[in-house]
Amino acid sequence: MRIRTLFPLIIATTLAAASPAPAADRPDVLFIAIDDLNDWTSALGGHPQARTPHLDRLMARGVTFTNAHCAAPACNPSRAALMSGLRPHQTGIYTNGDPAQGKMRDTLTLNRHFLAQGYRVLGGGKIYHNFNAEGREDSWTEWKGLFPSAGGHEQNLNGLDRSHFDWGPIPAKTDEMGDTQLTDWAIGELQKPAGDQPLFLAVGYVKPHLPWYVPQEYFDRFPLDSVALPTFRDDDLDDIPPAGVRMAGPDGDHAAVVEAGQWQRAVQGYLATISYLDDQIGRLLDGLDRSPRAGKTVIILWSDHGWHLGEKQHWRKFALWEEATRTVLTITAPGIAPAGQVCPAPVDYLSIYPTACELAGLPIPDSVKGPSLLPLLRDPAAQWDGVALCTHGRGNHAIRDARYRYIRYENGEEELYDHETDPMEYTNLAADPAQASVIARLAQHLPTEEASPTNTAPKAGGKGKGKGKAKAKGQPNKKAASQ
Ligand SMILES: [Ca+2]
Ligand SMILES: [Ca+2]
Repeated sequence: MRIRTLFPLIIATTLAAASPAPAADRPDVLFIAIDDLNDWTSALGGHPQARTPHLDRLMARGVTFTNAHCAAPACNPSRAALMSGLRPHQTGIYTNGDPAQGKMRDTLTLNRHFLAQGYRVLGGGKIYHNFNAEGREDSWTEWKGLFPSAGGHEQNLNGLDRSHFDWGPIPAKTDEMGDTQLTDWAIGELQKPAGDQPLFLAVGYVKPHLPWYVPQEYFDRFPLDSVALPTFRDDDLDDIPPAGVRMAGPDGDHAAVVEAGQWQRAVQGYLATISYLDDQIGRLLDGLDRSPRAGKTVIILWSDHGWHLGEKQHWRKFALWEEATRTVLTITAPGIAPAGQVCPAPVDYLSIYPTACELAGLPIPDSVKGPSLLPLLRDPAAQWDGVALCTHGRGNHAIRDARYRYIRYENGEEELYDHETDPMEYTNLAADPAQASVIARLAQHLPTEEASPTNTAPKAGGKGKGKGKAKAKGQPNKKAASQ
C-alpha cells in the first residue's frame, strides 16, 4: 500500500504529457513469455526438424521479428530489462546472480504501469525470474504464481548427474504438466466477460526450460535415429579469443554430453519439449478465439533468450553468439500490424515496453528509452536505424545490426561476424584491417558507463564485500548463472 500511494506522484512527474486513450478504447493485451526457446521454430528455422504449427498460426496473425534479441542471455537479467525498460548496465542486473527484486520495486515496471493506467493485470507462471512480487497489490491485480509440473528434478534420466541438465520421457500425462494448467487458467480468464476495464493477461510458460521432461508422446514425434545434430564445426573455437572460449566452456557441458553419447538425445529432448510448449500455445489461441476478446486482442509473444546445443561447444544460454541472443518475438496488433509479415530489422527487448504502451494507447514513462516498434508493425519494411544490444556480465556486449554481429569482452577482446556470408558465425573477422570501419561504427553503440552488479551492493548492516567483487570485473561466474 505504501508504494501505491506514491504512484500518482511518480506518474505525474515521469510520464509524457500525452493523455491516455479512454479505457473503453483500449485493447486487451495477451502477453506470452516463453522460457529458453531459441530459434528452433518452423518460422525461424534454427533446426530443420523443429515443428511449431501453433506458433505459426499465431505468427500468421501479425508481424514476426526475425532479427530480435534479448537484452541479456539469461532469465533474470533478460526479464528484468524487458519489464523495466532499463538495460543491465543501467540497473546492475547482469546475471541470474544479481538480485533484481529491489530494483524492480523502485521501477515503474510494465505490469505496474498497466495497472496504474486502469488495466486489470493478471499474471501466472514465470514472468520475472524467481520472484514476481507476489502479493504486492501495486504490481498485479492478481498473481497466480507457478503451476507445479509432474516429474521433479530428482530424476536423472540421461546419466550425466548434472542437476536439471537432464532430459527424457516421463510417465506423466499432458494434463499434469504445469504449463498445461497455466494454459487452462489463462483460457478461463479469457472467457470471462469483457467489462469496462481492459485486460492485461501475462502468461509465463516455463518450458522448454530444463529439465526436458515431457510425456513419451512428444518424444515419439522425433524418432531418435532421425534426429539431426545442430550444424557445427569442430574447429569453431580456434579463432575465438580467450574470453570467448571461457564463455563457451567446452570442457563443461559439451564434453560431458559428447562423452556420454547424449548429444542426439538432448536434441530430441529439446525438440520434444518445444513441441509440448507449442501445443499449449495452440490451446491458448483456441481459447482466445472462442472468447469475447477474439479478433481484437493485442498479442505479444516473446522468449527470454536463445540456447546453444553444442554450437561452439557451448550449451545453454550465457553467451553472446547468435544462438544465445536470438529470440522469438511476434506481435499481433489488430488494425495496426499486417497479418503474416516478417520484419528483418535488428531489434531488442528494450523495445517491448514502449511498444506495448503505444499499442494500448498508454503514455510511455520517461524512464523507458527504447524505440517503439510501432513504425515496423505498421510497415515491416520501414527504415530502421536501431541495433540490438545484448549484455552478458558487466563489460561484455554484442551488437547486432542487419548484417553483422560485433562482440567486445570486458578485457577488450573482440569478434566480428558477417551474417551475409557466414550465418553460423564460423569466421571471426575482428582482426581483419578491412573491417575496422565496421567495428568502429558498431562500437559506437557500446555503453560508456556501466553500473556495478547489484550483488556487489553493500547490504544493510554488512560491509558489502565478498563474492561479488571479483565478478564485477570479469566473466559472469558460472555458479551464479546456473538457472
Ligand atoms: Ca530463460
Ligand atoms: Ca570460428
